[in-house]
Amino acid sequence: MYDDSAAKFETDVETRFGVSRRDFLKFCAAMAATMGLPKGADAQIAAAITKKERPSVIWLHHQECTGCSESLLRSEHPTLEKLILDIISLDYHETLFAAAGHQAEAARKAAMEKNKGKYILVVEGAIPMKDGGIYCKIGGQTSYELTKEVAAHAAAIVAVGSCASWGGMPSTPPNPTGSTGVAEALGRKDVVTIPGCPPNPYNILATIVHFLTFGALPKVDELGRPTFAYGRLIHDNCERRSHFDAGRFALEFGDPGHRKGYCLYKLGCKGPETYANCPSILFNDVGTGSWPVGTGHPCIGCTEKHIGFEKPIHALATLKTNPPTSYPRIVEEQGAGASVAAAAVVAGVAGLAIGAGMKIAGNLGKSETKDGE
Ligand code: FSX
Ligand code: SF4
Ligand code: F3S
Repeated sequence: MYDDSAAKFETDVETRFGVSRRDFLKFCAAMAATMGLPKGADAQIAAAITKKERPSVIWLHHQECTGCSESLLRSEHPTLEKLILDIISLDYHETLFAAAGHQAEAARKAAMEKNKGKYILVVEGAIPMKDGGIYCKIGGQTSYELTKEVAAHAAAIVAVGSCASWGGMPSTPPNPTGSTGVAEALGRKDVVTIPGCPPNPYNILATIVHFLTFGALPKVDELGRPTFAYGRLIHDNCERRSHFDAGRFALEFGDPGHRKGYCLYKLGCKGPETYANCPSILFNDVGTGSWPVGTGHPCIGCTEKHIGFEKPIHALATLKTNPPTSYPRIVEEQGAGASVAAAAVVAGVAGLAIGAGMKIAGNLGKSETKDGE
């Protein structure tokens, strides 16, 4: 698998990354799994990370809350934070940099010159375009001017977070500063977008690791989103899905249905019209349920333009799909699995999509009492 002996590999990993060989390989396997790569990809990732030169990353900040960087760096798992800073060479990052003013600008220019055509440009935050872009300036340049300058010689451009992807929160109507995402501001179609407010750190990291390992960015959809992360509806992968199909809904925060972990659709959950892998990879390495719906809050559709920050939280989501033919198990009291009864309801309509659609339509019309009876 590696040219070096296992012992040397172990020492190298421990010295360079400060983590055990076992943790390092677990990390590589997690990256491969996040991207849905075939068997053996974890070894390719491990080899790339240990052998290849760390890619230079220039990380720009515009209109945003820095939640994207925070989520990446404040991960509960210390090895993740450590590895993030050790597999890339973070040559410019406005909020993490110790340098300030002219020193910081000089470091950016030096990194750009040294790695011309090879660095990765990561953009966090929306770019204001109104009134000549004056609403966000860094080092005397507007966000637009700075991004255009750095993008001109980047090997890849990654828009991190909903703000950089399509405008996010700053672009919420009436959008007073004319905020938009990187691709639209620069008029480029080759920008990879990782929306989410904040995006899942594993999706950011997996995208960069993909570039490092295979020399190319991952496959994306028509919005520039990696398909490994944004290829499926949240609703089709949600642990409360069998409750939805069985017509069991929370109707108010804190009501018996909510406490039992019932479906949050009637509280405005946008999972049925939002594409993201939140229910599969969760957040912050703290285990089961660590994602919005898992904690009892409806998904607000933060990855989707015109849904997150625009569609009212109480508005019902548009249903895009009929149910699949099998579901995750439910532990009813915790909202983390399917009861036998729910599975039986589902089994009764499985394989007959039109029947399933009718069943759901019927269930949505149910008027439950607040105590969930
Ligand atoms: Fe904040 Fe990033 Fe939201 Fe935006 O995240 S978490 S406002 S997507 O650009 O800092
Ligand atoms: Fe899960 Fe929301 Fe779909 Fe209900 S509506 S199953 S809570 S994603
Ligand atoms: Fe955002 Fe919904 Fe995931 S609110 S974090 S897309 S569950």
